[in-house]
Parts: sequence; C-alpha cells; structure tokens
Amino acid sequence: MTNHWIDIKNADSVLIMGSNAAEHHPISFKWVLRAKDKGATVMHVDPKFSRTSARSDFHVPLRSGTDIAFLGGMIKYILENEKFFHEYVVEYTNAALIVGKDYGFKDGLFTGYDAKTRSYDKSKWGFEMDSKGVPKRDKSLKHPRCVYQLMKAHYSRYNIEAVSATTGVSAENLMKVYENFAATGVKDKAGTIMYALGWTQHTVGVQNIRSAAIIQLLLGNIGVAGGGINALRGEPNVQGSTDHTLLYHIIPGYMAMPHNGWQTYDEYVKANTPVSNDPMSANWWQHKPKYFASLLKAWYGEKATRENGFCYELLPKIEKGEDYSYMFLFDRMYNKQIRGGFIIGLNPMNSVPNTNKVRKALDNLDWLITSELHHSETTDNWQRPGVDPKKIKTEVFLLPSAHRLEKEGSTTNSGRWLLWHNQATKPAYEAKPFGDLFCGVMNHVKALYAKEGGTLPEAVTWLDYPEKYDPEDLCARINGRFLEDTEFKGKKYKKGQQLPSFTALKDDGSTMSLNWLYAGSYTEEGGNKAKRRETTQTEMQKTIGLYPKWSWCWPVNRRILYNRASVDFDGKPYNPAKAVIEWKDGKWVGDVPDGGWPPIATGKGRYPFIMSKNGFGQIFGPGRQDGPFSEHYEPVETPVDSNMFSKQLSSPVYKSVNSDMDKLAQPNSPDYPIVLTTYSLTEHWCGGGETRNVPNLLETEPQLYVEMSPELAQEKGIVNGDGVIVESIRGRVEAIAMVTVRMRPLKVHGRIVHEIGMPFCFGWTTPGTGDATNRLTPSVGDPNTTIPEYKACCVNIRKADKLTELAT
Ligand SMILES: Nc1nc2c(c(=O)[nH]1)N[C@H]1C(S)=C(S)[C@@H](COP(=O)(O)OP(=O)(O)OC[C@H]3O[C@@H](n4cnc5c(=O)[nH]c(N)nc54)[C@H](O)[C@@H]3O)O[C@H]1N2
Ligand SMILES: Nc1nc2c(c(=O)[nH]1)N[C@H]1C(S)=C(S)[C@@H](COP(=O)(O)OP(=O)(O)OC[C@H]3O[C@@H](n4cnc5c(=O)[nH]c(N)nc54)[C@H](O)[C@@H]3O)O[C@H]1N2
Ligand SMILES: [Mo]
Repeated sequence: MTNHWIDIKNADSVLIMGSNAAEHHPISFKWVLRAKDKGATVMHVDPKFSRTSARSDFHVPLRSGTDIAFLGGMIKYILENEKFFHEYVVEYTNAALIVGKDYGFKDGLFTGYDAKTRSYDKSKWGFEMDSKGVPKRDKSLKHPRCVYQLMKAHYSRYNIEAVSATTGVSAENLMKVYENFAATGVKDKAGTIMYALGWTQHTVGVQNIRSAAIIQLLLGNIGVAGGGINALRGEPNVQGSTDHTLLYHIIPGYMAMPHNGWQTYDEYVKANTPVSNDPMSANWWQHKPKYFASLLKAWYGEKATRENGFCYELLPKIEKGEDYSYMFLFDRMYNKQIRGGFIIGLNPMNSVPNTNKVRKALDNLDWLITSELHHSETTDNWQRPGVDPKKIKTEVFLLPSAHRLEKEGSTTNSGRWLLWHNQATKPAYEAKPFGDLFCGVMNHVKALYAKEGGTLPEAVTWLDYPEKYDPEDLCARINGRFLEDTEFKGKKYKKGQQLPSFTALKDDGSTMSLNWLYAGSYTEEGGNKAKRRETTQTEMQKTIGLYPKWSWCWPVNRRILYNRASVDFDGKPYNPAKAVIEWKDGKWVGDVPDGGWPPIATGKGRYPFIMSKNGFGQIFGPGRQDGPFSEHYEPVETPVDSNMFSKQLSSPVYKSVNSDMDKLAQPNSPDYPIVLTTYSLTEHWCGGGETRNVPNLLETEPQLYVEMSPELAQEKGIVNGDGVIVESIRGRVEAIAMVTVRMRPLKVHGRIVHEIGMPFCFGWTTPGTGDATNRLTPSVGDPNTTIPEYKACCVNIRKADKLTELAT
C-alpha cells in the first residue's frame, strides 16, 4: 500500500476493484466503513456479489479480465471532461515530458515488438533529452509527443459503447463509477483504490495496476490522506516476504537478482544504478551501491572487502532472461530437469494452475523435503486418487513445522508496518520453526563443504550467519550495524552499534544491513520498534489517524508514500483539512516527508516522486514488459474472438509454458463458452491445507461448489444443490451447484456471456469435500510477474450423472 489501513477512513470515494476486502481483509473494512459513515461513496466492481458488495453503496458486475477497458474508459472520461488536477499533473507527473520519436502504437502493438521472441525493445519508449541530458518538458501540455497528448490519443478509443460491450457493464453503471471517482480530482477531495487478486491474477495484471496509477496521478490522489493505490496483500506476511525476497527476480530491498550478464560487482552496480542529470531529481536509487554493498557485508562479513567486490562473484547467478517462478519450475520438473527440492509452507498441488500436470511433475523428483502442519495434497502427492504409490519413486521427507502461534517474530502488514508477535505456546513434539530448520540444514551443508570441498566452497563456507536461529538478533541484523567507529549526524557510534537509518549506509564496507528498507527499525535509541505500541501523536497527525510511534513502517517510518506531492511549491498542503505534511517555521511537520529537502519554491527542493529516476509520477511507464500505457487485451482463454480496441486479441507478450498437458482453448470456443473465475472463502485459507483440518471451519464450508446465475442454471437444466461437472480443456472437476443472483449474465459483444465462480480451497486429503479447482486453470501468466491467470479461463458445465469426489 502507498498508504495504510487507518488512512482509508480519510477517503471521499473508495473504489474496491478486484478485491473482496470485507471477507479477506476484514481490518481494512473497519476503515472503509468509517469513511462511509462520514459520507464517502464505496463502490465495488467485481464479477461476483459478495459481503464487500453488500456493505458498499453499490456493486457493479463486470466480466473477468476486462478491468483495463473499464479503467481506460475512466481515463478518457477524466481527460475529456478536464476532471484532472491540473497543477499536480503538470508539475508532479511526467505528463509534460516529451517522448522520443521512436515511440508509437498501432494495431494493439507498441513499437519495438519482436514477434519471434514475443518481447519488446523498451529502448523505443525513451524520453527526449535536452543538451544536458535532462528530459524535455512542455508544461503547456500541447506538444504532440508530450505524455499528456499521447495518453489522450491512446485512450480516445475507450468510448463508453466499446467499454460497455467488452466489460458487460451497462453505460449507466460505468458513468456512475466514473463520475463519482473523478470528482476526487480537486484539491480538497481524495479517492482510494483498493485492489488484490482480481487485478493481479491476469496476463495483464501489472497493467491493471498501471491503469489505476494513471488515474490516481491524474486526480492528484497519490501522496495524500485518503488516497493512494492500496494493494491488499495476501498470506499473513506476504508484504514482509516480498520485502525480504521470496521471489526469484529480486534480492532484499527490491534490488535485482544477479544474473550471468553481470559477472562482477562493478558490472552489477553500473547496470543497476540509475543516473539522472537533473539536479531537481532526488533519483533515490542512485544510493543503491550503498545498500548493495551493505547487504553483501551482511552476507559475507569480514570476508567481503572492496577489493574482492564484497564477494559478489560468489553469489549464484540466474541465467539472464530465464524464468524461475513456480509455473516454470514445475514445467522443468515435468520435463525431468529438476531432481529434488524443498517445498515448505506451501501446497502447490492445490494452489498452482493446471494441477493435473503439476501433480505429475512432482512424481518425477528423486527426493522432496516438505515441512507442514498437516498432511497435505503436496506432502502426500504419491497417494493421490488414481495413482499407485508403488510406482512413484520420490523419497519424501516430511518435517513437522511449528505453527505461527508457536513462534515469535515479525510480520509486515499491507501498510508496511512491522509488527512483532510473541510466542503463545511452545512447539508441540518435534515441530520446529522454519528458522531452526533452515539454520540446521545450512550448518550441515557448511560443514560438508568445509570437509569435502567442492565447486566454489567459499560461497557457502564464507557465509556469515549465526548458527542458531534467533528472531530478535535477525531483526537487529536486518536493520544493520556500523562495522567501524563512525560519526554520523553529529553523533558518535561504536563498531557493532545499530544504524539509525539507511542514510547512514555506505558502499565502502563500513556498514552492514540485511535490508536497507528496514534500516531504522531496530536502533540504539529505539530498540526493536516492531514492538512499539505507543499512541502519542500531534494534533495534525490525529486529524488523519497517523500513529508514528505504533510499530514502525518502512521506509524511515513514512506512513504515506510520496507525501511531498500533497503540498504545493511552498510546502502548503493542497488540502489543509487533511494535511499529511506541512512546511512550518523552516521545517516539515506531520508525517516523515519523502526526503528532508525544503519546499520547491526555496530553490533547494526536489520533485516529489523520489524513487523514479526523473522524479515524476509515471503516467508514461517505460519500464514494463508490455508497454508504457495500459491496453485492453483479452484473457488468454476468452469467450470472444475479437478485441474492440485493436487487432491484437490477447497480450502479445504473456508468459506460458508448453507441454502436452498445457492445452489452451481457442477463443470463442463452442466447447468452452463460459468464463470461470476462482477465489478464496472467508472460512478457509487459500488452498485449504490448514483450515480443512479445523473441524468447525470445515463444517461452515464443507464442499466445493460453483456459483452460477439462475439464467445459466436454467439453460443447463441445473437446480440449486445438483452435482455438476465443470470442464476446461485441461481437466474436469466435480462441484455442487449454487444457483444465485450473486452471479449475473453479462451482455458482451452483443450477446449473453455467462461467468461462474469457484473457490479453490478443497482437496482430496479431506475426503468428500471435492478436489483441486486448479485442475481447470491454465499455466499462463503476466509478462512482468508471471502471476498466473487464475481469474479468467474458459469452461463448460453440465449436470453430473454420478459423483465420485464429493460426498452427497
Ligand atoms: N478468509 C481469508 N482471507 C484471506 C485469504 C483466504 O484464503 N481466506 N487469502 C489471503 C491471500 S493469500 C490473499 S492473496 C488475499 C486475497 O484477497 P482477494 O483478492 O480479495 O481474494 P479473491 O477472493 O481471490 O479475489 C477477490 C475478488 O476478485 C474478484 N474478481 C475475479 N476476477 C476479477 C476480475 O477480472 N476483475 C475484478 N475487478 N475482480 C475480479 C473475485 O470475484 C473476488 O471477489 O486474501 C488474503 N485473505
Ligand atoms: N485458482 C486459484 N488458485 C490460487 C489463488 C486463487 O485466487 N485462485 N490464489 C493464489 C494465492 S494469492 C496464494 S497466496 C496461493 C496460496 O497457496 P499456498 O501457498 O499453497 O497456500 P496454503 O494453501 O495456505 O498452503 C500453505 C500450507 O502451509 C501450511 N502451513 C501453515 N503454516 C505453516 C508454518 O508455519 N510452517 C509450515 N511449514 N507450514 C505451514 C498449511 O498447513 C498449508 O498446507 O494460492 C494461489 N492459488
Ligand atoms: Mo495470496
């Protein structure tokens, strides 16, 4: 989230799109309802009517996978009706920047497309520079190649008729949302956008969010109280796990994963440190070498020196351009390219797309180490229905894991707050926290390397980590320490003392930190700030519900990101009634500002978007794999065979794996005419491995069902409670029919398209509940993130003659 949970109460308009916030992020909804009580309009745009819709002012059903068309229509509406915040757009976003002559867009493709590699040459989307190497700007916004004009032309195609025919949303409903949300494009109003999987789980997932960014920048809603783009994160600590890197393409603190194209420390640093020639741009990532060197010092300790590139060359490197996300890993297992591995705290045999294939892929392993609370579809894969366990060669080690309540540590919530939780009870029997398990394994591996040698043993034997897992010590190391006696901001620190903030980090080997973003969270003065529970605040902070001493939040305890965009050139808040920061008597008050420079009018200020190279909010975003503006493309499996906005049906660059088990239905296939979306339930957790083992939760939601409209049910001769078969080109699933007006037939391309919805939490280890919904979904993903398209594929449905998976 750019903002945080409490801040939602400051919104005048709340657009919840692609999220079932009331059910999956109930804490968020407390604040949504506060906003509503104070007069905000709450809107829910979602294929399914849920508890979120019930508590909103209104619900707008739309066809899965058409959010960009919906939002593109809103961008057009904002521009044509001049609803945007003019000063903010001109001064703080890149709307006035001139794009280079190479950029173009035709027939659904941006320039630089290579059909052979299905990828773009992004260098075609650069800005035009002046003689000093600073991007040219036209603040009148009239230059035909300025971002504003290009955007206007790009979204001019998103007229109400085409948007309505694509999304299945009536023109009246579209206008209701557009008018309400666009009304926040004035100084004293703010609108927030709350999204989650309904946006991310698509082959255009990142561009869904880019569309939201464009809208929020146009309306001046970034950096302000009650505004922002608010990703409601998933698993309890998914925010922390991405910050500290559970993903293959980044290392802690959102720095790029080393690949074989960057062989030395200097090559890595050069390729990854942006340079700006504009003195007004803070270009914060210019400091990356300090963060990177300090991370390497944290990993390799005394062995890491400037002379040996801080041991950079010892790091394993991925192959440039290769994808190591799970879709591709399971494909490699299917192709027998992987022999063994660890699967911990994850139940992919239920939660990964195309599980029929994934389950088979796992059979190819020689060995598998799992750690679990319960037996799951993954730990017991070789015993699944229809498989002879004797024919599976995999040797499986199942290690009992401690439960969350049996361990202490920190989690980071969606608002980037670091929160400590205590151990409630000791782990049962031999169960161990993951940290103990991991340190134990590494100690063994280290000892083996020390004894037996091997290729590049130093990569492991030189690693500097404590042999015993201690979460408190780990948090202190994540914050980082001085490695030499140092004077910083007039204060003397001894070697080994905690760093006060990331501004103290250096690239000369004199500091270490496991994550620069968390520097400041565990200091000499403040101790472990994840444990802070103080509610003191200034009057200004009270007005917007900001509690600076309750826990700690990255970066530098800044609660609202990009807050310098909430003030004018003099540092005066655009909306004094809900001020985030203000320049008063020669200093900033309120939240921690984005950099301490004085306001722009003093001549010593900086542009507010300090993380982007040029300092501006990026309406034109040339860094993405699939284009600098968002564009509607159909999901890979789609019930239509044309795109109302261009000749290009689906994303030209979506990711996919290819095997005999990865079939895809043709567009508008008569065999699979119905759109399927999938989602979580309040009563279960994700793949259900945990909650199906809690009897009272299982009792409340005991069986796999499929939600469908009465109209579709009638067409198919299905009545509520019938057993049905849902079938895609990849697999078939048994479910119970839930006939409900929560799903609506949609008018798309002039005809009726039906959409159905299914939870994905049931599995065969809990007999009679049904089995993986993901047997239906395809292994296709977003080109930037490889998040699979769980939220839209094509299926058919019929009444079942006989049920074998479900208890009836
Ligand atoms: N009780 C409970 N809470 C949870 C979880 C849980 O399993 N149970 N899971 C946690 C996790 S890991 C996560 S990631 C989050 C997930 O939180 P959410 O994202 O809220 O979860 P979902 O139910 O997957 O999907 C949200 C909504 O997206 C809608 N949707 C589907 N397709 C589209 C589309 O194309 N466009 C739009 N606009 N909407 C669409 C669905 O109908 C659904 O209402 O929740 C977390 N919280
Ligand atoms: N069709 C469809 N598929 C989806 C989604 C969707 O919306 N639709 N959503 C996707 C999303 S957002 C997510 S996050 C994934 C989630 O999918 P998974 O990551 O597979 O998540 P869970 O089902 O929660 O499985 C986690 C397992 O870890 C175990 N566990 C819990 N706590 C601990 C612990 O402390 N230690 C250990 N070792 N184990 C523990 C639980 O018992 C459980 O079996 O599913 C994805 N799959
Ligand atoms: Mo998730």
